Amino acid sequence: MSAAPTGLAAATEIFDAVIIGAGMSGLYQLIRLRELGLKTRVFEAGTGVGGTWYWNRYPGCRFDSESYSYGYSFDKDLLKEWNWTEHFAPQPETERYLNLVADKYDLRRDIRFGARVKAATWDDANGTWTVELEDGSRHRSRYLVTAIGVLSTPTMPGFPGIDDFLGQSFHTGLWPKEEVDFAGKRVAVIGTGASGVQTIQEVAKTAAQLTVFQRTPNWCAPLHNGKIGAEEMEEIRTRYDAIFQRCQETFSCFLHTPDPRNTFDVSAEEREAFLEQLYSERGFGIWVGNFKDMLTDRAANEEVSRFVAKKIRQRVKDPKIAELLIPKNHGFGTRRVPLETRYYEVYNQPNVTLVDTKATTIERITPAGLRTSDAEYEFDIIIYATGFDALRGAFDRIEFRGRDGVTLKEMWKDGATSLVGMLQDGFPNLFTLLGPHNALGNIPRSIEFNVEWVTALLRHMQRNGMTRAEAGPEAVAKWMDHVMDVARGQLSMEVDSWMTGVNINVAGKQKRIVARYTGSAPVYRSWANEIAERGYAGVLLN
Ligand code: N01
Repeated sequence: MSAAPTGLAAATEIFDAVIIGAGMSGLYQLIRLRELGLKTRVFEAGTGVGGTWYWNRYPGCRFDSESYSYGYSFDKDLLKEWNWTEHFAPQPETERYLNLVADKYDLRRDIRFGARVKAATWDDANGTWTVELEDGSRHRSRYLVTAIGVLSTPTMPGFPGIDDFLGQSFHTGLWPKEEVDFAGKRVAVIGTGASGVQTIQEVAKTAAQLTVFQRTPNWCAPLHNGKIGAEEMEEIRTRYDAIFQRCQETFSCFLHTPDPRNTFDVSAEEREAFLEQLYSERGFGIWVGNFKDMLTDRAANEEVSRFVAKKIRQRVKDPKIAELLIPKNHGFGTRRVPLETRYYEVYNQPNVTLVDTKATTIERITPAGLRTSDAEYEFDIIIYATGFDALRGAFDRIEFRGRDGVTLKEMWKDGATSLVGMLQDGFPNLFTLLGPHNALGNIPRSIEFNVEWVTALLRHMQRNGMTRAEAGPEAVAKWMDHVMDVARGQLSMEVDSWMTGVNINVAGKQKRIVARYTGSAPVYRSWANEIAERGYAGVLLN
């Protein structure tokens, strides 16, 4: 590595590389950059490691990937050492796991906590980034890696009066470390996405009164979680190689992958039996292991939607409530399917009320609770499960200024562009882990791939005496054509959700765009690998 530039009085510290974020991506990237001998600093806004698993500590929070498919795969000793206690581990366990990784690799000595990055400006003359923190300090580095997450910028609804509320209020994505007691309390939950569903099923256990404010129902399906005993964990350990191999082969790196049959290839009886089987299995089978045309063929999608609607009607006693919980404006799986544990049964409890905010809109938050178009409610606690400014949101709140003085936000105002999600045209030496149009799915698998790819590129540069990498415009255009191509014909593209870039709470994000990569992870990886194999074809290196 060449020496850091000199004469930069404004920068308080000089590094070879800066990583923004100490979540799963940032931690792994730090391990790999140390191996390259790069003097690296991680800036992390929180006071601990974990990213998503640090901020999202709301009741019932857990992931929907099987635990043993979710952990890091790169460290065989860690796989031997660590025991998952549930098929779908709860947030405290995942946070503990990531802290163990930070301890094991002594990562904290290179992480500055409580350090939120405000701006990053490329200095073309020096070939470095100046990174400015909210505390006003400035730091220089040759390389800048964003590990800022996909769903990490919580958004609040624009209701008037939010600050007037005299009780306690929380956003699920900014949950406090202190325990919140719901016993005997009147609680409101606003929002019924994956976070809302997990929160609702947990809060309903102890709250005196839980009122759920639902604008759009989502299709939910059973998680079928279970404990993992010592013996089962030993058995899982023997299968790790096969588990991670499987994740490399499936569509979205989950253990499940689409069934090779089309919905109407089989008889009605076979179809029903298959859907019953998926509905009774652990995890995402019903969503990502369903018939292969379920998310592209309207009639196929209607068939699965009909099946899941039947299940909801069976599980919810009051037919009117059941109808409110069945989505009418989008088909099954065209938005993220929250996995649940007795979520629908919650609405059979006498302490739970469902309010349809399309019929009776929330007008304002009041000091005592909230007012809808037809009623006044009093609450002790209001929980905002109102989601995130997804994908671009985490980038938008940092002012990245590139080679020509243009900001990333300006460049992306009509939708993000990239080269395989990791490199940007006009932003040299900016490496965006899980950046736009990356294969998402089972996130840690994508994280490991991204980190390895960026590390290999930096190693290539070191070996060849290069210090600058940037996406070439032609390669970006070719990749973006592919991104647009694979999105065509996907039913999910016809629906408002964070996956199509829509968030009514954020100015300028009301229009649907191709916000994520909708092709398969293997195809995504083949594009990225081909670039590397062809000596980083399409990447401007010098
Ligand atoms: O956010 P969401 P989330 N007035 O955007 C409602 C991942 N995740 O935090 O649908 C009234 O899905 C909004 O209503 P509508 C996962 O990828 C994973 O729940 O816009 N309501 C919606 O109901 C997930 O997809 C896990 O009409 C308002 C809700 O708030 C992603 O994170 C767990 C409103 C937001 O739902 C995001 O999930 C949790 C308003 N002004 C999350 N504004 C696991 O792995 C918003 N809403 C298990």
